[in-house]
Amino acid sequence: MKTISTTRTLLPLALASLIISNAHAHAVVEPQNGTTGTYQKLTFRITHGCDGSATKEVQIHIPENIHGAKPMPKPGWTLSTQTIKLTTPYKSHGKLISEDTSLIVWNEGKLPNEYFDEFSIQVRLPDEAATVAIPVTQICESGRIDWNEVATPDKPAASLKSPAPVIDITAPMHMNGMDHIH
Ligand SMILES: [Cu+2]
Repeated sequence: MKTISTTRTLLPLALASLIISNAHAHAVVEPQNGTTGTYQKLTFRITHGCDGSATKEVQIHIPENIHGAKPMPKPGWTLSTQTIKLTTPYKSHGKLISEDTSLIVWNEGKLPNEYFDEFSIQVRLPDEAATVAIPVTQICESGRIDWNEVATPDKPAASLKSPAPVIDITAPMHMNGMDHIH
């Protein structure tokens, strides 16, 4: 009879890992943490197609508090960007920036469902700590997925069908006088 309890214990664990593993096999961003006010390379990984259909276009929607986004060109894909007028211009290297990149698109490519691939950008992270969702649109030969869902108290991350990649931006740790150990 002992085994039943073991099974009972194992079942939730197996279920939990299934949810977590499913959550990770989506459009994800690396790294998932960053430091305020720093330049960061963000890599978006496309891990499968749309219900098995090959991916032919990837769009990254840049939130307004992510500045100076620049894409990495990718052989076999056509690259384009769009800019918008900022509601809050900012200063960069002494210059006032009033327009910034809002959309980055790689298209006319082909990523079969059996493979995964990565799409990279460089950005300047905001000066304030924040958890930032960076929506991704994946367009396939048939169908599309808008990775744009954001967790709320009612809709926890694990329950989201197409979560937006999220990066957690925190202030740098200060060593408070503990900066050297004898
Ligand atoms: Cu997925």
